[in-house]
Amino acid sequence: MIKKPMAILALAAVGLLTAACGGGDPESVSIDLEVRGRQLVGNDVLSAKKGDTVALNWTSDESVTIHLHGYNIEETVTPGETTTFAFTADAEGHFMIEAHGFGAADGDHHAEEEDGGVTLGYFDVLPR
Ligand SMILES: [Cu+2]
Repeated sequence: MIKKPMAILALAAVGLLTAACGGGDPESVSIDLEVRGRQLVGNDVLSAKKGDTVALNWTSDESVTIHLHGYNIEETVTPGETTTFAFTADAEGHFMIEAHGFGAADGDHHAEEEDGGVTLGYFDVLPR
């Protein structure tokens, strides 16, 4: 039997944040996300582990409403400002991140879009 508490303490001591080790205490995950040209720049599959405290920090070159499905967080991102989705990843799964109403002045986008929005990527919440 490996002494898990010791391993966890050792990891905490050096401040390691690694996805390779199973278990452990919830962590704070902060991810900067940029929407440019109606797409998500960089990696479009984001992840955290169940129980993590998550901050998704959004910027965009165009006014857009970002919708994290499953967690049902929906906020309008305005150029020049950072909009943060802050939440606890308490539900496991594969959740779509969708953009609605590109260029719209307000967040009343679902009414205008009959064919839904643009899928920017996915947010995975993995078992701890
Ligand atoms: Cu949506």
